[in-house]
Amino acid sequence: MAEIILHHFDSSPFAEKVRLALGLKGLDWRSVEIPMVMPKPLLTALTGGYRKTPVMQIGADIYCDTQCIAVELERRFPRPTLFPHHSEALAIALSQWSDNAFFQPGAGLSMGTNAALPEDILRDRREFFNFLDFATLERQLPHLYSQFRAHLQLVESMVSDGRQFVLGDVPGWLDILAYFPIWMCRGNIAKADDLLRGLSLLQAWEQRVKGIGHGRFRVLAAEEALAVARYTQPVAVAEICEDSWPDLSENARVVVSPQDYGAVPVEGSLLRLTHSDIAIRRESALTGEVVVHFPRLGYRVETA
Ligand SMILES: N[C@@H](CCC(=O)N[C@@H](CS)C(=O)NCC(=O)O)C(=O)O
Repeated sequence: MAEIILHHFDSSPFAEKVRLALGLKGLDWRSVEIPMVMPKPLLTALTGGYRKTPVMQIGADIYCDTQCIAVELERRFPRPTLFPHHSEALAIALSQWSDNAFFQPGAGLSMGTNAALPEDILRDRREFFNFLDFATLERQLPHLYSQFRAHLQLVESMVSDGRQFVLGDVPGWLDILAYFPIWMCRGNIAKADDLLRGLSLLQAWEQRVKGIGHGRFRVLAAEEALAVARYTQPVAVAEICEDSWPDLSENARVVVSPQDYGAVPVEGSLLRLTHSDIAIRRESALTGEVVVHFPRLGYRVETA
């Protein structure tokens, strides 16, 4: 099998989710560092325009969004599982909590209180994070602190009966979901120590999740990742489920875009449309033929 290539940057909280998943599974992977702001020409050549971080590449298959990446890692490398106690559906449902309700006040606090953020990143994220009102951000800070602190309390409660991990003795994707906004908080939010003070069970659990590590990785140049795509064939298999909306056939020209922020449309020829995933074929001189994968939940598919 082709190597796992993660396109990411160190300070990305969503990329930290995938680095921990790779660690939990004890995998070897290659690391391509991508720019923190647009333009990202060597990344968008692979994705067809999708700009968010992270993106996983295996050969000529390109996986966008941490939900899609987690499910694909589990499919290809089932043991140890990311979803103990049959928790895959529960974890995907709860990613709506962590990726939105928990992450968003944390992102607001990061933007509003991290004085070290360079101006080009602030400028980019003002456009990108459409769930934040930057004009009133200063005034919203007390509310954002209150919301983030209330989510931290939920995490403290999840482990308050003395369990090691959210579902019991073994870690999984649910732990990673609950952990990554806290990882972002530690790195970015002024008053992180105040927010976390007194949450002793959360802090002990946080150390256990951190201890999962990132697996073993070696750096790869972005140009080499493009060459891997060019010289490999995609492995994705066609599947259009009968009761899908919109009603489309294989090879239909479509555009796929996230329904939330960073909604850059990606155009291609439909290969997969199920209730859990979307995949489109694309071709370019830089990449050869690639298949770009997205989760179904949270993504819009329209005729091009
Ligand atoms: N739903 C996406 C969200 C990813 C996301 O918002 N990532 C942030 C970074 S942590 C991002 O893309 N920031 C802008 C950028 O990297 O250009 C996922 O789960 O992967």
